[in-house]
This record gives sequence, C-alpha cells and structure tokens, in this order.
Amino acid sequence: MSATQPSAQTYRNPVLPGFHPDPSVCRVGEDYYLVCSSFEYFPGVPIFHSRDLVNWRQIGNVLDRAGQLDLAADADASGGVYAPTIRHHDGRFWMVTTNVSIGRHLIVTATDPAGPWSDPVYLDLPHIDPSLAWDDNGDCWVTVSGVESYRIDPTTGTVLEGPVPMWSGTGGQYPEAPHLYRIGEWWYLLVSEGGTHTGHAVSVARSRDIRGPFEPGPVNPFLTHRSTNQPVQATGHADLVQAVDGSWWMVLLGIRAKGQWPPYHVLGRETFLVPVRWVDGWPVAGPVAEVMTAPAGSPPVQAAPPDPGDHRDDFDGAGLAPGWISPRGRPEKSWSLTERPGWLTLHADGTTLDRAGATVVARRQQHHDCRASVHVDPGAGRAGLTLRVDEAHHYDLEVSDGTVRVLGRVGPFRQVFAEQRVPAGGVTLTIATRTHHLLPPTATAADQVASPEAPFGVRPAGCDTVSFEVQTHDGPVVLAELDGRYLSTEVAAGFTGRVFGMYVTKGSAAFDWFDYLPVPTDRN
Ligand code: 6LW
Repeated sequence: MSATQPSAQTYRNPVLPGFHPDPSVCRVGEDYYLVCSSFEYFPGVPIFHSRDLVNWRQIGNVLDRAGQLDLAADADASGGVYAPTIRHHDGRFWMVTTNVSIGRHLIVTATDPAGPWSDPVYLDLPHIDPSLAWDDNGDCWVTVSGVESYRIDPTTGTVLEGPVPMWSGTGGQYPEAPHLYRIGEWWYLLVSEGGTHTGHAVSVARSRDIRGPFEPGPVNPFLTHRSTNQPVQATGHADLVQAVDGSWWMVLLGIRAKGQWPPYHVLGRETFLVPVRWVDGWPVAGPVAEVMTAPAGSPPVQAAPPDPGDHRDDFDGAGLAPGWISPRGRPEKSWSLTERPGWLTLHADGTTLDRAGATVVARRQQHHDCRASVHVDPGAGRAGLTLRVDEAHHYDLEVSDGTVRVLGRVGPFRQVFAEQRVPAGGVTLTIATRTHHLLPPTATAADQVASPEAPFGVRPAGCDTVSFEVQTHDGPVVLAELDGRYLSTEVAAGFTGRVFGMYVTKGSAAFDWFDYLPVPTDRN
C-alpha cells in the first residue's frame, strides 16, 4: 500500500495487485464477485468478494479439487487455466474457462460462490477465453477468441449451433477476451486486441441480434495505453459491470513496469478498476491510473482501508488459506497441518525446484517493496524460501545440514551466491524486494557506483533488488543481494508473476509461520 492513502473520492489501483490477470466480474444484488486466471497453479481460479468494487477478499478457489483441474506435471509453465468468466444466471453462478494443458474449455456451477463448485462439464470447441451469455429465449451462448459464438447446452456441453462469426475488433493482433452483454435493446460485444503486452486495447461493437451483424463503436479502441507515458501499461482484457447505483465500471488487467530502459515488470499482470461513461450509447473509459477519482455520485467506491501491515499465517487453522498456491498441483501426501500442530509440514517428492512437481506452497508477491519471512525447521531435510517465476527462474534461500545458502537459477545458469553456517534447529529466513530509485538521466558512472541502490552486480537502472537475510543471535545478516530483473516477465516470459514459496526438496521440513509485509512506500 502507498504511504499516500486515498481520500473518500479516490481509490487506489490495482484493486488486486500482483499476479491476478484476466479479471471477470459479476454482481448479485449488492455483492460483487471476481475471478482471475491461475495457469499452472493449484488450486485454480481464485474467487473474490467485494461490496464496493475496490476492496476484495478471497473467498476460495473455484477449481479446488484434483478432479476439477488436471495440471499435468509436465505441462509448460504458463499452461493450465486461462481467462475465466464468471456470470450469475437462474439462481446459480457459472464459471467457464480453458485448461490449455488438456486443450478443453470447462464449465462449473455453484449456488454459493465460496463453493463447493460442481464437477466440470467439458466443451470441445477451439480457441481460448470463453464467455457465457443467455439470450431472451433463455438459450446459452459461449463466445470465444477469434471472435465467434456457439449456442450450447451448458449442462452437457453439447454444441447446438455455430460457429457464428461475431466481430474481430479493428484489425489488431489476437482478438480475444470477448464478452457479450444485453443492455437495453442492444447486444454489446467487448473485445480485447493488440496482444496482452503494451499494444493491448479494448474495443466495442453492438447489434440488435445476438447473431449479429455487429456495428463497431465510433471510437475504437475505446481504451488503450499503447504508445503513451502512462505508468500503467498493457491495459486490456476487460469485463463490464453495472454497480448497485446504476454506474458502470470495468475491471481489466494492466502492468506496472519499473526501471529506466527497458522497464521490467515483476508482479505479473494485475487487476485494475476504471469507471465507464456512456456517450451516445457507447462506453467511454480511461485512462487507468494508480490513484483514480471516482465519478461524483458513485457510492460503490470507498476508500481502501489502510493496509493492516501484518500478514502472518501461523498455520493454526484446520486448512490452508485460499491464497496459498502450489505449482502443478498439491498432492495430499505432500503437506500436513496436523503432523506437528501449528506448523505446516511439507514432504519432498524427490523433485528439485528446477523441475515441475516440487513441493512448494506459495503466495503471490503483491507489492514492489515487501518482505517475506519464514521460520523453518528443516530437520534432516533440505528446505527454504524461494522467490520464483517458474522452474527456470527462481532465487532460493535454503537450509540443509546446518548451512544456509543463497541460490539462483536463471535459464540454463545455476549458482550459489552465499553460504553461512547456522545452529541446528529452526531458522528464520527473509527475502525482501526493494524497487530502485531512478537516477536522473544525467547521472554519471560515479553517481551510480555511489548510489546505495547499487549493490554488487545490480544495475542501478534496473527494476529492483532482491535481498536474502538470515536471523542470527547477533541480529539479521544479509547474505546476498541480487538483481531482480532476472525474475521478471521480460526475462522469464509467460503469463504469471512472482510468488514467494515455502519448499522442501529433501526429506521433510516444518514451517512455524510465514510473514508477508508490504514496505510502506509510494512505489508499491
Ligand atoms: C488470455 C488472453 C490474454 O487468455 O492473455 O490478456 C491470455 N489477455 O485473453 C492469458 O492470460
């Protein structure tokens, strides 16, 4: 959270910081529900609740059973679950998404959005980004990237009609993220185009008939930050929602890159909120800023409360909180909260962090400047705290045989950066990230060397520094500081972002607690 707290008329973006891309939202009465992509992580499709569109609380994960989500252990990073859509229809919540690891769309339903959600109904249709809409006859339509629609029976997955070509945007790359809305006499079709990076854009068309033809809006794309100096970039993949008071809003993804040139983004794609106005029957929105002013008379938006500051999980509950995610799955035998009550015990399965399937329990990095700490008893095993993007891009603070080590894996390279002996038993480990202050373009090489932001091996104009600390009898000792660029999307590629993970790669280890603390700074 920023040191500058918003006033009642403003709210802070992103409303869901960190790796929360492809948001989809629906309203039921005074309650809003939002889902995001989860890719190779289990459980899949985090679901959030809000009463004001700004403050979101995770209430579960839609795909939280192995029977709903098959993430083959050898699937590529950034495979798995893409772009869900959530809708409420006929007294039920409906979620449709694509599991690209098995090449199928799936629909699940629930009466309580916190779960349980049903077993999946599979849809064997091409493309990605499925969205659901029901027409005036009560028929269900699924619209996919491309953009085309199919009339389906959503209870069986049977395709009844289609493909019906819709509208493919203004000619930008990858027409995707389509959503259809019945508003008045019109069917509005929202489409994103230009790819999910800095060319990203949102366009709109409308038709009186759900089968088209669709007439493009007068100004398309009606929201894009391409080729601008806006700090938030890559804005797109939007979903519309009407608030209780009648005002309109869009949730969408964006990125916040840091550093001089080129900038790097390390938190993945995040969820932003932007008000929407209607002008002559067409939506108008943007730009998307980190501090947004809510339009007058928009009661749904409240000021974000001050960040509670302390995000400790003591592992005292009966289950793991919904924000904990594990790459490629979380087998029952890999973890326990009861073997050592009040501790999370993890069991290695013979896999290292460099391969799919290692035992990792992680949470998203949600702030540019933050600290994650654990107290871990490695026993006779090998365990630690990792900051990872994927199996080929991670920094680890690891303890085994009475020695703490800082390790890094970036692409084909692997290195031990530091090691120090520690007494046997539990040890407290911390990984912290610190965004660089940018030096003015006129800075000399001497300024750069003198800059406290430039530890050994870190380029001052880069995005951030990752530091590794161990708690000793004499206080915290920083073992190493590494350049954060190598754990960015620009280096690692893919659709996710950084996560902090507790892990074990040999034997068993127990974690007493995990702390996540945003550092108060306006860089967050
Ligand atoms: C998603 C597509 C996109 O399916 O990225 O930004 C893809 N948009 O719509 C993966 O998140």
